[in-house]
Amino acid sequence: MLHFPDDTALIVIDVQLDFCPGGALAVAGGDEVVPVINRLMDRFATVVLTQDWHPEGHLSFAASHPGKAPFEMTEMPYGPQVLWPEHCVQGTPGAEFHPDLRTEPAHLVIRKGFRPAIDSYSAFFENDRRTATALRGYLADRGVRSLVLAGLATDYCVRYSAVDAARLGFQVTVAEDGCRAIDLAGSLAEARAEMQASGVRLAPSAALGGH
Ligand code: VGL
Ligand code: ZN
Repeated sequence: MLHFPDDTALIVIDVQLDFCPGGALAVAGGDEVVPVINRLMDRFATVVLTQDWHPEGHLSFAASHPGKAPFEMTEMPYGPQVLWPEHCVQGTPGAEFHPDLRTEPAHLVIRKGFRPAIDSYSAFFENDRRTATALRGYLADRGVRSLVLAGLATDYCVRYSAVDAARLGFQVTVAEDGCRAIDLAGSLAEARAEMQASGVRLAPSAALGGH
């Protein structure tokens, strides 16, 4: 199996039950990313998992805004925010990783979205684009310069993570067959365009490289 250089990390975004079929914010085919990601894991010297981890009553939930329905928009102090069905509530089964996702090769699990009033799509910054998760420091301390991203959902957490990573100076590739999208009002096409404009490479996992 081809191994990636030691300065390349695999970042696995939010492969949790609520984003898989049957979950509270199910992404079509969400569970199909699991075997793709499991196969990739052994090829990296650094593997990080992220976990969407909201307190009950999180302000990104439509239920926290009387009169609002899931998938409507609202304004937060940091800008427009999609209102989601309640999902990935701390300690609930839906917040668990998919049971078939290999977690033992992971070196770090980074939780995000736990501040009640601010959503966090990106693995690096919350949605104010300022509050850091500390993933950048972890990767810097390990000498990581290059990232491969996969997980859920392509057009939200993967997209924001990829664009932030590119902005921080990492070389970023998204393994597209290791991702699935929510695709709300054209958000997948918008996400692909924004990632490409940010210098993120989109590639099938079979074409990622390694040596
Ligand atoms: C996500 C919406 C809300 C994601 C997380 O993981 O893409 N999307 N919370
Ligand atoms: Zn969330």
